[in-house]
Amino acid sequence: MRYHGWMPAPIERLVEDLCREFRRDARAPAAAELLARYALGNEDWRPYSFFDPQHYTRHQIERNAEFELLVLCWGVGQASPIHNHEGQNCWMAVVEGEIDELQYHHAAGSPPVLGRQARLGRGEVAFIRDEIALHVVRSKPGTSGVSLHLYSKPYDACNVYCERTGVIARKSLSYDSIRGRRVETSQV
Ligand code: 2CO
Ligand code: FE2
Repeated sequence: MRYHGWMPAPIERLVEDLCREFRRDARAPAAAELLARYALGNEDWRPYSFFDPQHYTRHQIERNAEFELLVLCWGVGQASPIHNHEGQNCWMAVVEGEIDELQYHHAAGSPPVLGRQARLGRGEVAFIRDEIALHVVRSKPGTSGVSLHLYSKPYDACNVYCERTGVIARKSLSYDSIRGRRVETSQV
């Protein structure tokens, strides 16, 4: 097939497809399928991604009123804290390596309790919201990995839960890059 004129990059196509999907239905029932298809067939997320030896990195691809799309890079031994998702929907698709999701349940005043654990490979998609569980996300121990995250709606801070006591703190969510431009002041 010959292409004439300008063709959007696959990741731009994904953003357009997600915009259309969220306009059609705010719950975006096709989002998981769109993410899975993109994750299996494409690598143009690479220029948006870099690792940091200190912490997992967060790279904003798109943010609008309905959703946010991020690339997250998980270095060896890097993990999120136990956290919630601010009442929003969260999809996670693996684009490189293997990613572990550890779900936790929390009752006020007690430590979080570990629930379901899953290991996801390239093209697999997880979905979570607060009614389902809290979670920890990390790369498979001893390896690094990269995942694509879709949040609807976007949010700027979340709860983090002390594993030992269950005490809740607020964490603001910063970016290491925004649309391919490095942000200098990040501290995930
Ligand atoms: N929610 C975490 C973050 O955006 C990543 S774990 O996947 O939802 O930093
Ligand atoms: Fe999360």
